Amino acid sequence: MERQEMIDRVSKEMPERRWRHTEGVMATAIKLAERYGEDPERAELAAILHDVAKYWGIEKQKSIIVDNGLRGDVLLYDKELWHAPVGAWVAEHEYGVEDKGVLDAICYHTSGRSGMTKLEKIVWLADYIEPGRDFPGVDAIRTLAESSLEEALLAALNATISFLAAKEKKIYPLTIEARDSMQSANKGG
Ligand code: DGI
Ligand code: FE
Ligand code: FE
Repeated sequence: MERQEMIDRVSKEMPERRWRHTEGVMATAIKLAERYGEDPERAELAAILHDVAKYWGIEKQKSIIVDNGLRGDVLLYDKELWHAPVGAWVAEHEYGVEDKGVLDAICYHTSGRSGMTKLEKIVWLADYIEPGRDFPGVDAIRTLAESSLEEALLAALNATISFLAAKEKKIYPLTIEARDSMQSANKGG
């Protein structure tokens, strides 16, 4: 599918505000890809589609997970996590994306996972620091992202886990594994 056709279709799947977030993730993912030596077109493609399923009905998201045998363990955790594997499925089956690395970047854009690829790190971080995001600490992570993809990602994962714990939310195991994996990679141990 042509880039513009994809953009037209995806933007109709969400409210205006969320589409502006997606445009922010696209621009940020391109910048990070250029800075850290990843293919900007793959980063942009994952960014365009990352939240494609975010506004789909929760029952529809659940059936896509169950019927297609996607990561079923997410169903035991916050519904906010579901749109990521569903989005990867939609990207593959409704938008014809064949690049497994792009599909994984969409699939793991909310939780992350252990041993993330550079593309997965870029999309995860772009989602966190795009210009429309405005929460305490985001500027410090934007600054870190100028010098180290890995340090910025670790800081953002730590902040996400602290935020979820403070709200007394459950933390999805892959989110913890993503954080621990970055902790070991960056600091050892
Ligand atoms: O879809 P976005 O809002 O752009 O961002 P996202 O896909 O990172 O989703 C963020 C939401 O997901 C936010 O409400 C926090 C939640 N979330 C992320 N990781 C976890 C999580 N919620 C739980 N309970 N556990 C997690 O590990
Ligand atoms: Fe998302
Ligand atoms: Fe997002």
